[in-house]
Amino acid sequence: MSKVATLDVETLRREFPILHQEIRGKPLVYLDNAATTQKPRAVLDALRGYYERDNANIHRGVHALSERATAAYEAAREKARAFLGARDVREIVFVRGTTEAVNLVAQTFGRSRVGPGDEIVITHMEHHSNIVPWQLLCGQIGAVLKVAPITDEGELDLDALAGLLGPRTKLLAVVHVSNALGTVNPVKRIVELAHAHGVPVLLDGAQAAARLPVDVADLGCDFYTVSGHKLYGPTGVGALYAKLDHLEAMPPYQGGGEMIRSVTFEGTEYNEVPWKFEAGTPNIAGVIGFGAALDFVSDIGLDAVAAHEDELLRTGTEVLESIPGVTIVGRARHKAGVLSFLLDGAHPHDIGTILDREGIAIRAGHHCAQPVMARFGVAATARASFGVYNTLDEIDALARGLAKVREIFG
Ligand code: 7TS
Repeated sequence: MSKVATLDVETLRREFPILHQEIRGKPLVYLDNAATTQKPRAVLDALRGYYERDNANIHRGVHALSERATAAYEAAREKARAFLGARDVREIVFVRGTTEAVNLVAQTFGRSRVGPGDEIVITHMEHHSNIVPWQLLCGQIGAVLKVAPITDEGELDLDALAGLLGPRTKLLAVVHVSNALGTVNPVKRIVELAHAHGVPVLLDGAQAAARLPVDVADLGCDFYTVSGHKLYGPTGVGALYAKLDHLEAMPPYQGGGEMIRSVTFEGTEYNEVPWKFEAGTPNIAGVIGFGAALDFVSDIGLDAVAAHEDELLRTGTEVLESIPGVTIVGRARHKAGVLSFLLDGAHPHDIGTILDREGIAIRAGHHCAQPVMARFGVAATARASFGVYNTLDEIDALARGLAKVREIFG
């Protein structure tokens, strides 16, 4: 087992029960972290502990369990605030994940700010969840979706992006780290550029938040989205960061319990932010588990995580480049944690299936980024993506697995 950078990977791996199993008689090599990460014991214990000791509905409870559940739920909000560098805890809204966060912004901020003929700008490297909500909004309002191009290396064309920002632009939505290409976008510069045109910015941080230190106050972005399950936390939970003045001005997303202050048939007064955006009983256990995951990652330190994944990415890139017939898709100068590739003569799904027989989990497909695939003239890629527990030995295992794929496909 290798120790990379400042991370003691061997010790870390012990925290992840799922990793210690064999798949078809081979040790599991889990390289599908961009899809979802595995969960450390601290997260599993938090979920179990909540249900075993504290389970109750939150807010307005007068009994001990409800008070404990509420305290744990709201403590997780403070953890998310600190993790993202937000100034005010009210700027954190709990959601199901990045998909719901983007839909929330589109249907509240978007619905109230965008008019017929106005423009939303996205980029060619977005995940479908940062495309389709804007298409829906544009369809509802008669607004126009503009797409900033990317280069053959998989970098954003910033001049072209700047050229799209005009008086009719009402929002720019950009991915921080591309799940299909691994590109790290220069988001601080992009925010400055957009703000110079008076355009608010949403950053899709689904991949970035687990791989790089994020400080929303420093970035200056208006919205930032996070998925808990990509951050070593549970599925079905995530956070939307939004500047307080936006949240105060935005109409509610969903109606129901919890998001109101008072209800009569004549009219309803809404709750304060962020609860105004958290209708219904939320994913209480998930939020608490998410908080435990944020503690886990913070204790390791994002700088150490980033250095570790950089080493894996650098080594993985070298190894793949040394295999005849491999083409890496996405050659940006600044990448993080994601390695998309093609192998001559082998369909990505066949690569994935043969690697699975070797106990190696990668992903094959369009990665919910079909426009990216179209840009590179392919239907799919094979993708290895890294997490804190991956080792250089596992990259060797990937190389051996790909040698088998080459034997089979000649
Ligand atoms: N944005 C990016 C950049 C993503 O990578 C994903 C999920 C999402 C948004 C959506 O996040 P969710 O948590 O709401 O689903 N990406 C992937 C992937 O690459 N493979 O499976 C899911």
